[in-house]
Amino acid sequence: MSEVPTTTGAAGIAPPVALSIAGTDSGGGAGMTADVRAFAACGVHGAVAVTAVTVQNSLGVTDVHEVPPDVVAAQIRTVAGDMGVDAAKTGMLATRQIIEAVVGACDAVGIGRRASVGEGVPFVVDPVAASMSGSPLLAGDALDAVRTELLPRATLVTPNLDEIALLVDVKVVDLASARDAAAALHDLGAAAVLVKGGHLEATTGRPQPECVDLLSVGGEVHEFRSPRLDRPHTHGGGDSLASAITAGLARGMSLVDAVALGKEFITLAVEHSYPLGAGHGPVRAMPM
Ligand code: PXL
Repeated sequence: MSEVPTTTGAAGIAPPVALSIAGTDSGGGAGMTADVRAFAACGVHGAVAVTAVTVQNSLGVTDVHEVPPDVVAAQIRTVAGDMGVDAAKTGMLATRQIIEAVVGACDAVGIGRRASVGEGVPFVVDPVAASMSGSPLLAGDALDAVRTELLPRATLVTPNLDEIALLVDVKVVDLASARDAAAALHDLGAAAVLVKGGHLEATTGRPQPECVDLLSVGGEVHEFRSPRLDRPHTHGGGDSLASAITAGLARGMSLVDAVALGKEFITLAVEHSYPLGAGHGPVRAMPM
């Protein structure tokens, strides 16, 4: 996007800081590994609060080890207290206890919205529930904490169609039902909702020439369209989109501009995705 400044900063001038609160992927495709690549490609410094270690390659997840909740919280406080955080995002949060620890630490350092204090540091919630191959990345009893703890603090929530079905029990089949889903997520407290339409072809069985994402914010709905690219290697795509949006917010963009940056970033990343291993390869973070 031509109006986006180059990522090459002057020597000695620090870029903005974005914080990824997410799980690792030993195969380097998804999770915080994808987040930090997207942050770097979008010109921001990536800090991390690791929530879980996944044992994973291109074929799937074979094991998950959660990080103790107090250690997750300490990572957030330690980073924020030193270098400051210009925007944060959540990915895999694994358990209700980790969500509660994340929320406590974010409140303490001013990340996210709170009724009593108002807007804080922009907070993007990507409500990751499962891996591409279907492995659960969030405990069943943690969904309620996503609804009641995370969404009311979210500057933006970025669910895919499966996550929408889990969170608000709306089946998205077209733009009208996408608006209904956004309204239901606003009702749970999210300030803005990005309904990602990428899985519409798979869920409805209807061919989709375009991939349409719908942003609902401030009573307005914005559509972001891109040609639908049929690529097998899209591992980490959702994480990368939410991270590019977070990077845009860290750079001080408006939400609409940050989502436009994210959409351009993910379209290029899918176009240039690459095979790796015997399963699904990752999207490629291209400099913006
Ligand atoms: O893409 C969702 C995701 C998020 N975080 C981690 C993952 C995955 C998908 O596999 O492994 C750690």
